[in-house]
Amino acid sequence: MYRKYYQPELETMPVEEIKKLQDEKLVKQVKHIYDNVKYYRDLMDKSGVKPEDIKGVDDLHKLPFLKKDDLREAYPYGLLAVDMKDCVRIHSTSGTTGKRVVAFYTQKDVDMWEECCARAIVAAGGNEDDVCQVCYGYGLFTGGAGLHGGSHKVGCLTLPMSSGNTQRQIQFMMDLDATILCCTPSYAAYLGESLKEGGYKPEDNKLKAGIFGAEPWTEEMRRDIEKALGIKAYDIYGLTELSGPGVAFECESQSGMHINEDHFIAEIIDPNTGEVLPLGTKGELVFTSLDKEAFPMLRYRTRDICVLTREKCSCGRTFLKMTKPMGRSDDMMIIRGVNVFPSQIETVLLNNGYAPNYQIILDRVNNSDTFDINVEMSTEDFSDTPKVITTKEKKLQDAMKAMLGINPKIHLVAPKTIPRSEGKAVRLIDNRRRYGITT
Ligand code: DLL
Repeated sequence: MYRKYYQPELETMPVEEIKKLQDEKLVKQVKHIYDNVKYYRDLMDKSGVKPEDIKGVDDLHKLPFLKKDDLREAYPYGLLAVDMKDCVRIHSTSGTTGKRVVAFYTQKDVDMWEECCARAIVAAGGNEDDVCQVCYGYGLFTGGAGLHGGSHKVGCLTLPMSSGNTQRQIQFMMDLDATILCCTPSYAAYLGESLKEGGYKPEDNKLKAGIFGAEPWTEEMRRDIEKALGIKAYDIYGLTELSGPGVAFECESQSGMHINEDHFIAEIIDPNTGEVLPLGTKGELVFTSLDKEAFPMLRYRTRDICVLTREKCSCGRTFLKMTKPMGRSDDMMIIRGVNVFPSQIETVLLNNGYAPNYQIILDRVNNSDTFDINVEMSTEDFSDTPKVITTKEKKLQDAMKAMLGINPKIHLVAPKTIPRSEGKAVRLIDNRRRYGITT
């Protein structure tokens, strides 16, 4: 049975009512946090703000920000707002440096999160007739559990594949007629490649939609994946600190992700000054949870850079929309003084007919940054004639220079020599870290 929304009364709520709901929930959430989390109480006391000062969303700016460092400092139980006996689950971030972030969930928290994922699946055209293949990792990572739970709530037949074992993924996809695919966009692209290698055409599978997120991807990559798999590809956004996937999701219009505003308040701030910026301005995304019990968050700085807009959407949902994250305020590379986002490199590659199989290698020689990009040739375009390779490298280098403003050294490498990821792709090797350079 076709359904347009998972929870229509909430997803299409008039904007004034969303604001009223947020006002009411925020007052309760702040009180819950102040009463139960000493770490927050101390932060709020230090900023001179009491729960009574927060009467609604308009007072949000009075609250202090929470940063990833706070989560590390409070590790593991310092931000827990309920008794441990009321928690039913933890998840944890992949943790690049320092301590991992551990997030706790009550059963109510898990239900809310799964409902958010169910909204995403229905927005991608999912219903109880669908077979939903979940190949996000299961375990501490939130991807597998979140989409798995959402798929159950919608009533799809759920294939709990987890990541990896591509031949088995393909076998189940074909034999069990999977119709919805959930994984990272880089793995979706890899599955597309593998299907082609296996002699399958896009029309040979029954897939109709993919729900891809957890890492940045571009519109060009969306088009490639859609073509390779014969599907519509939808973006999904989220982070462990707030629950996991499903904080925001794309609808049929594929033009940005609706933020589940009945559960989260979104703000955009200037990452340098912390000043709140108006809708339509690019800046760092900050979230406040509204009804989380175990691990609530007030003004959590995501480090993701994007733009928020509230325009009428053709799908009828009234929730605010966020653009694709355009990079992170902390994964932005500064190379020879120039700001570079990996997504820009990907756009140039795709515009020049290369698959997004690449690796950026940064180093420092004689006090100057070196900037190399290894790019894989496709099997069709492969050449081992030095002259052909040099000409192609030069062409790509010029295109990079035009986009980035600086000249990387391009190395075209043989097909299948850059390691494939089953989860998030490792795009950057920053050897400058040994010199203490972290951007
Ligand atoms: O990646 C949750 C998730 C799982 C989202 C599956 C979507 C699908 P973390 O591991 O905590 O959680 O990483 C969160 O990943 O702050 C973004 O920088 C990035 N990210 C997540 N979704 C997207 C997306 C999960 N759609 C961090 N586009 C976030 C770009 C994304 N970046």
